[in-house]
Amino acid sequence: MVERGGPSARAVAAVTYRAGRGAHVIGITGASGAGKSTLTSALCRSWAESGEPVGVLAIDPSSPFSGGAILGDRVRMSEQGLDNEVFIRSMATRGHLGGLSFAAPEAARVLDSAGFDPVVIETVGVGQIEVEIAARADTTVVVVNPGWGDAVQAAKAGLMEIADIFVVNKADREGAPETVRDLESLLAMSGDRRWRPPVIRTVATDGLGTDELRAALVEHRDWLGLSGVGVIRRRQRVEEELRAVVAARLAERAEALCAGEDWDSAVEELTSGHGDPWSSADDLLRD
Ligand SMILES: Nc1nc2c(ncn2[C@@H]2O[C@H](COP(=O)(O)OP(=O)(O)OP(=O)(O)O)[C@@H](O)[C@H]2O)c(=O)[nH]1
Ligand SMILES: [Mg+2]
Repeated sequence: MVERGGPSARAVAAVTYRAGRGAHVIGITGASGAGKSTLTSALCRSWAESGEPVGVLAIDPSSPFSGGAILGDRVRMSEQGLDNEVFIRSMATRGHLGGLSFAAPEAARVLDSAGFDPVVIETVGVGQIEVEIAARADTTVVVVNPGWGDAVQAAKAGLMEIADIFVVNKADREGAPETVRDLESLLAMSGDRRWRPPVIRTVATDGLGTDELRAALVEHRDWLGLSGVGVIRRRQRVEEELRAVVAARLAERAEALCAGEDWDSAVEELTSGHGDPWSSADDLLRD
């Protein structure tokens, strides 16, 4: 219903906005192939094993059916009897009537309302919308791989600014310590941040570093609470969402005004050389 948009999505929002329990929403983003899904799977298994029910939204740029790594892992997790603790949904970027920027936060709230905590949103950190969605989480994790190029790419995509935690995944490959060092010196230069993002090494395929990442996630969540930044971020998120809804409603209204009898006669009048578009627009908006 949320993906379809329109009145049904509106009905869902009316429920979830009240029923939300304030789950820790974690955005995981980074270049394609960085290992986000593998890392998410490793985290999910770890959370599930310690009895924390986790909801995952995998935002897939192409198709809702190619969640490859993570869907394979879901099968394995269900074999281990962990499927009650993990809910995974992949959402396609294309084909959202209301737009993904509506659907993703709303879907996250559905998971929150259903009792999942944490809620993970995985997006490819390339498009602006994808980066925005990840940045709207409570805690944003940026995944890079060994190699200086990757850190530079991340910086170019605007991921440095949004990262609360950096993960250097594929740390089994050459160059991991250098990438950690490079990131740390980049971070040291952007000095006045109240929260200095930790840089964590992982080998997602083996689950290595998962515990450290979980600890960093908890630490950031606690910091959000203690510093008051969490409240500020949630307020900003509410503002962005409200702004988007107001803009969408006005666009709908504009669409409706630009059709029908009044519209036709305004066009008629202007075509025959009377009046001006500004006055006609005022008239249309007045009714
Ligand atoms: N060597 C090594 N390979 C890894 C590691 N983590 C993931 N991979 C592999 O990297 C490839 C991509 O992993 P995914 O988890 O699908 O990457 P992703 O970031 O989700 O990719 P997209 O969803 O396409 O953006 C897979 O073949 C993984 O098995 C790691 O720590 N070390
Ligand atoms: Mg993936």
